[in-house]
Amino acid sequence: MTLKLARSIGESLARTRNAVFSRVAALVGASEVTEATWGEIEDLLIQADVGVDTTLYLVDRLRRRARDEAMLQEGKLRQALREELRALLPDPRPLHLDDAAMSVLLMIGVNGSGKTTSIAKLAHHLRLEGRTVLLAAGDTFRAAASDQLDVWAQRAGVDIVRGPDGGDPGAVAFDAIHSGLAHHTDVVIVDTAGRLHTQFNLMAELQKIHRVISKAVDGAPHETILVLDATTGQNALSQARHFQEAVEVTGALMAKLDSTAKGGIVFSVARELGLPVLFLGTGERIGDLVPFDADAFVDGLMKQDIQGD
Ligand SMILES: Nc1nc2c(ncn2[C@@H]2O[C@H](COP(=O)(O)OP(=O)(O)OP(=O)(O)O)[C@@H](O)[C@H]2O)c(=O)[nH]1
Ligand SMILES: [Mg+2]
Repeated sequence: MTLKLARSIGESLARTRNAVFSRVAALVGASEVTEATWGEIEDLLIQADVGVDTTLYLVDRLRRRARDEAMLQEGKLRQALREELRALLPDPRPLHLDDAAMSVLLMIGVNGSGKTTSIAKLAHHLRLEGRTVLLAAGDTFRAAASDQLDVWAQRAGVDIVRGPDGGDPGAVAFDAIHSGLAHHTDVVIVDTAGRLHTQFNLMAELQKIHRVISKAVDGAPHETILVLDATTGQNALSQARHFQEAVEVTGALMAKLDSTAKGGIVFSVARELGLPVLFLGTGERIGDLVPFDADAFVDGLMKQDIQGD
């Protein structure tokens, strides 16, 4: 079905690859790498939102390796770049789901980051794995947010629990969890309203939703997933820090990787926040979600082909 149409990690990285990594690869692949070349490489990586700290660390590692003359032959420095990029990323881990009992996933993030769409994709993904899924329309703040989730729930073929507009999102999460328990649902995914760290009441509300979920089921939420919009680059990092201060964030989902040349943000999130990247959003369709794969990610940035994807 949608699987064969889904965009792969490599395809979704086309913009980042073409704008930055293919140029970095060409620079390190040259027979001579000068001081000016290293400066150019730094600029490109920063442009791709790899982040200043991570860029300086990476270039320093590469420069050490390039001191060995033999590295400049036969594209060995290119291979070294690939290895150093891969070393920045932790080995991917699967979602923490309780196979013996119901699991609850809480999805959080700023306005428009891609939470609702990603929830639908995640529901679809989990269904393809043979799990039953129930959605909780916990965004009672924005008018029509529940309707939006409802449309996605139908596309994903899963049920949804809604509350009144303007109602208590904690109560919606609670109702969904109890409905899920009654129906032996495998996974309940809770949507939340978009919020900024400056909105004190909304951040406090998020802490309350988290508390309600943790009291309702042992070990819940099994994951609190921060949905980050990859197109916002380094802003995503400061957003993540604020959310991490409010609740225990267990992983990140990088949405809209296909729409940006700033895919280097994934390295910053992994290295500077120490946050596992669980999934990548690779498009607007329900199948456009891939579990994060560090090897495929680096291969997608480094692969050489004429079409660019
Ligand atoms: N290209 C692309 N677009 C995406 C992706 N994920 C989400 N979007 C788009 O991003 C926009 C916002 O998505 P939503 O899912 O509504 O975001 P949200 O975080 O729920 O927004 P609020 O509820 O308003 O905070 C929509 O136009 C989506 O189609 C992705 O992986 N790729
Ligand atoms: Mg939403």
